[in-house]
Formats: sequence, C-alpha cells, structure tokens
Amino acid sequence: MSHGWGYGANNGPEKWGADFPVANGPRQSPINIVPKEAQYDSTLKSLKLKYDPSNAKGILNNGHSFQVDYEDDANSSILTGGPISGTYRLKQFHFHWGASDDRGSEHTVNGIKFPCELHLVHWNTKYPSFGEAASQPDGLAVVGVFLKIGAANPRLQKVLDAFDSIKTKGKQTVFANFDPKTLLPGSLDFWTYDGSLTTPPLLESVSWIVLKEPISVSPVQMARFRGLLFTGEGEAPCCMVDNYRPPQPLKGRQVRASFK
Ligand code: B30
Ligand code: ZN
Repeated sequence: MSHGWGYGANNGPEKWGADFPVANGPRQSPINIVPKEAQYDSTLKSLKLKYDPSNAKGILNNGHSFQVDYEDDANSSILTGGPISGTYRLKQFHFHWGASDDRGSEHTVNGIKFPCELHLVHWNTKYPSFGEAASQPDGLAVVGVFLKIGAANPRLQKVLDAFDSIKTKGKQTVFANFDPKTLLPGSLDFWTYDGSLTTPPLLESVSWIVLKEPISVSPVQMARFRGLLFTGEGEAPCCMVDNYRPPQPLKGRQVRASFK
C-alpha cells in the first residue's frame, strides 16, 4: 500500500489488514443483518436524536467519501437512548455508495445490498474528545440509514447542491444550518450490535444502530453522488464510487432488534 488505503484493487478492503491487523478482529463492521436471527430486546430504549442545525460547519471531500462536520464543543447536537448509556455528541455524517444501484451499502439485510448508506457519527461525552473516544470500546455510536431508489428526496438536495464546490479530494466549503434529523425515515426501529469503524483504522469502538426503514433517493440524485472524485485537482479523475467495505464475520456477536 504505497499510497495509503482506499477502495481500489491494490489498496481496498482486502488489503487493509496488512497495515491494520484489527481488520481481522472480533468485532469488525459492517455485517450482514439476518432479521430472523436478531433478538428482540424489550429493554432497548427508543432512540433520541436532538440536533441543533446551527452546529453544521462545513462539507469536505476527504478522498474516500464526503462528510458534513458539526461543532462538537457542547452538548447541543446529541444522541441518547437506544442501546447506549449517557450522551453521545454528533461529530459528522457521511455516506457510502456504489457505481450502480445493485450495490453501495456497507450493511446488508439478508444479503441484500442497498445503493447507498448514510452514517451519523457520534462520540461518548464521558471521554474528552472524539479522538480519545474513538479507541474506547464504548466510545462511538454510529446511526446507519439505508437509501433505496425511489422518489427524489428533497431533504438531500442541500447536500447534493454543495457537491459542485467539493468535487475533488481535499476541497471543502461552508455548510451551515442543516438538521440531519430531516434525513431520517419515519420509523426509528433499529438493529444494534457492537462493531467497528468501517474504514481504517477500523477501531473496535462503535455501537452500531442500523435503522430498519430506508429513506428514498432518485436515480438522478445517485448520479450526483457518483460525480464526486476520489482524486485531487490536477490528477487523472477517478469517480468516487464503490466506497464501501463488504460484510465481515459475525464471530458470535448478537444482533438485537428494538422491534418485534
Ligand atoms: S464509519 O461510520 O464507520 N464509516 C471514521 C468515522 C466513522 C467511520 C469511519 C471512520 C473516522 O473518524 N476516521 C478517522 C478520521 N479520518 C478523517 C475523516 O474523518 O475522514 C481519518 C482518515 O480516514 O484518514 Cu477519513
Ligand atoms: Zn461510514
């Protein structure tokens, strides 16, 4: 891996273990969710997401996805409830997607891949910062939301309209006043399990909360995701597509469901 990790044949998920041995660890993500194997847990609380739209700071092409970053110096945009104890602060959200509609999500359901998956990344405020939380077993909580092809999703449009300003790796621009709760589906029913970051450094610090109900995205909107580039300005352009890790071994973990 001469130029670091990515999603290509020479630096993709099959190669990550060379530099990040935890790639073969006991609680890696994503996984294939088999709903019939998930155990309903009546003790799971309902998910509470309280976000302050004015905490949105910027949008960045980081060379493997794009992310919308939030101010996280106070408890103003937080996740509580579900499987977690205490308060987790929103750090950023980002997506993973495919080159075509038959793939792109990281989690799968009964082996079914969705064309895209949204990740809302939060850190446990019992730790002093995101960076310190990211290496603790209860440090992070990521809410995953599937996107399925259907009607155009007007709530995605502000994000998509920023793409012209962040086409290439390293570009960023201001992204203000956005409530990511508007991206969530009507039902907050979820599956949950203990896992990891799905990109290097693949740290085993994530309580995964994967929503059962997808949100919609149109073919034209998916085409806009695929117009972003992995590459920097002046490099030979390489479309940002297939930036997902495939499902990893469950290794005896239990997946719990918040719903019957
Ligand atoms: S995910 O939700 O499991 N896909 C990170 C956060 C969430 C996930 C994966 C990774 C993360 O914070 N990684 C370390 C930070 N990154 C910078 C960044 O945010 O964009 C460092 C890096 O990878 O080199 Cu990318
Ligand atoms: Zn992700």
